[in-house]
Amino acid sequence: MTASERLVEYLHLTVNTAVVVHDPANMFYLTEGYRGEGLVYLTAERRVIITDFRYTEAAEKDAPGFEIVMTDKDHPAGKRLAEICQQDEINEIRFESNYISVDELERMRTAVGEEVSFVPLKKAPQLLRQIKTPAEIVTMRKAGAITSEAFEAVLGKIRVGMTELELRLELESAMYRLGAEALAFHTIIASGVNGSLPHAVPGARKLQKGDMITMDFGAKVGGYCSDMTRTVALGEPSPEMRKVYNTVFRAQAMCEAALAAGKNCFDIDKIARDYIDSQGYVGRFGHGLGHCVGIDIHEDPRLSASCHDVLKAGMVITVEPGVYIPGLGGVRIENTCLVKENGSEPLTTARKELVVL
Ligand SMILES: [Mn+2]
Repeated sequence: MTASERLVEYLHLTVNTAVVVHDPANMFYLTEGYRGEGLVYLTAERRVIITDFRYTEAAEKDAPGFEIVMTDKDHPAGKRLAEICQQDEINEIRFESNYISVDELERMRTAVGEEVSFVPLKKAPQLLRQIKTPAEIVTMRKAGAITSEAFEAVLGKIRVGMTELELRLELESAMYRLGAEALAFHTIIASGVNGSLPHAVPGARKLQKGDMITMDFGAKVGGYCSDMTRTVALGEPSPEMRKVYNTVFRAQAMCEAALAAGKNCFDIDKIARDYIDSQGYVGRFGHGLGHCVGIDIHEDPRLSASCHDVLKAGMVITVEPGVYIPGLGGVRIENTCLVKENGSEPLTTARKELVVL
């Protein structure tokens, strides 16, 4: 069954109802390959990509099951959508209320006319995207492997005096060399005292002996993201930072071991939080434990104190506890993991034991 068929079935679409999707991640998912702009129109009977000249050839290649309708100066997307809705006698459009702007909604309403009602899709495509298909898992395994290999490749290049920006360049070029088509997100490099900033932006700081260096990065392959964090030491770290490392290492390992279908997101997050607190770091792990990953780097559900969703087999989720101490530094260790019926499997496989360079 294709992704668009899954959505039609999930929504129980009746004949006069159409789904209209603008979010590029949802368009990519539902077409199983289209990466351009425009919109996707779906009914139980018909699947269409409405786009402009720049993307029509790519759309034909990447989404063979779809009809491609081209816009031009006299026939903008709204007009094309109105024509198709009229042909199909559509009286209801399900739209992405979480994605398109108020202006875009108004434009669509004006184009298709008052007789068509607009009903929010309520993130139905995102809900389907939570469970990865075997083909998606194959792709995400590749993204994880490239990310893990890039870590090993960069270890030999880290040295005193190198800047965070230089290290970022090494890491990112390693990912591209190994086959990444893009980066899954902006690489984070946080060295020494900068390590207390969970989302540090790499800068001109030079690496020093005794630094802990946190690298949070990921390759994108076949449209799917990977997300991994490792913290390494440049020279022997202080006993204090070693204790921080061991605490985060244990928290990460405990949560990864607890991950399985049927478990509650809240409970997994609590394992890390309770353990980190018990080691004397109350308030030093201020973010959620993890998030699902897929076409987007951050997807639902989340491993956090405010998420009570139940994990299902086929979800791909990060486990990334951290401890951050202003003025001293920080440690985060993260794997992207596949949730299975009776456990989990890391898709990022680089070693997690402290590497002292
Ligand atoms: Mn992450």
